[in-house]
Amino acid sequence: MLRHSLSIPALGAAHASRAPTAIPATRCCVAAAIRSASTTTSTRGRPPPTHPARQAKIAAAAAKRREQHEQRMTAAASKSASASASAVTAKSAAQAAAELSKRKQFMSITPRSDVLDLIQSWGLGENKRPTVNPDKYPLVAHAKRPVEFVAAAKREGSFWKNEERWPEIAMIGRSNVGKSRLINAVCGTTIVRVKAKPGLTQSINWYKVAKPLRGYVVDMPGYGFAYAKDERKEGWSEIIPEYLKRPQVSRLLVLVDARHGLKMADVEFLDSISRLRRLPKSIILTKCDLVRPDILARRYQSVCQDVHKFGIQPSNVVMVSAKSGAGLIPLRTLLKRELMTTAEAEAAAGQ
Ligand SMILES: Nc1nc2c(ncn2[C@@H]2O[C@H](COP(=O)(O)OP(=O)(O)O)[C@@H](O)[C@H]2O)c(=O)[nH]1
Ligand SMILES: [Mg+2]
Repeated sequence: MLRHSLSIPALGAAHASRAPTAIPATRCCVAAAIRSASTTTSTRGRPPPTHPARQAKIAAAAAKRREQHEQRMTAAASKSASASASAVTAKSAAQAAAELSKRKQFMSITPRSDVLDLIQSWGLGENKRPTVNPDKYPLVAHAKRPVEFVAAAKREGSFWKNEERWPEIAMIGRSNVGKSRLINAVCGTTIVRVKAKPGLTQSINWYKVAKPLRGYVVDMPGYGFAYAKDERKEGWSEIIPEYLKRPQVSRLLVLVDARHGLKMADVEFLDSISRLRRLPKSIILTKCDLVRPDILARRYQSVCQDVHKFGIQPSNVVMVSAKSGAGLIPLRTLLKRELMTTAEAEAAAGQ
């Protein structure tokens, strides 16, 4: 065997140059020797792939290739990450710049002295208290229950009929703007559920006001609720205009957070209802106890300017805090004016 393996290079070369013919039985052992020899020594004098030194070299080369590939991949990934990060940075920088310029613009508004006086006279603004106790001027005096829940509807078919056609004052605004708490405060009740969690009111709720007033205060689902499922949003966007078309709706109070002013959702809503019937509207700036008086004055002025294009006059922009009670008295005056007295209601029924 050893002898054969020594003569293998010559034999191998001779065998390769010959045409493939049947190998006689006597030469089979030689062919086997060639095959076995080719596993230990190559024809060019290199060690065969199974040789430990060669295997180590192959493994080292493969490891180097792998390492190079990983380096290339890491470089490509970090390049694309830095590209997207710089795009995000550019976008947020643009947003921040827009915010800054908006804020600059807002702060450049000079608070008018008459607006500052109004704020001071009602005790509005951060850390202020109402100058007149609102409990002295309730919506309905001596009523055990100033308002009573009568109905809730999630679709047009189940709207409260209100066949007497008593006036309905609808409260609407973005979710969490303070609708429910304001209804409680202005009516002097606690029956409307208030929660910090947005989107609690998912139906239109009618609250009947006690005698001698006649009418309803209506709590509506919040619009622009980011977490609502799409089908729920669609349902609401249908039900709200359907409700506002009703002739019983005598006034719409659009609540806007005094800390933020008009948001996109408010503008879109006001725009969408401007195509409906001519419905008297008021803007109620809520949570005024959370805003510094000078900021509140600027906010009032800028909101008055913003809503002018929707036909809403400054006399219909009201500042209030359901928490401190400041501004509740003028809001109650507005509601009383809107809700008919019993005599007026009876006269209307007799017609
Ligand atoms: N500081 C302050 N918080 C308020 C005022 N009005 C409402 N809130 C709070 O705002 C959150 C949402 O109020 P809610 O009336 O349920 O809002 P809705 O979703 O519009 O009905 C609750 O945590 C309220 O306590 C307010 O005038 N001042
Ligand atoms: Mg609510």
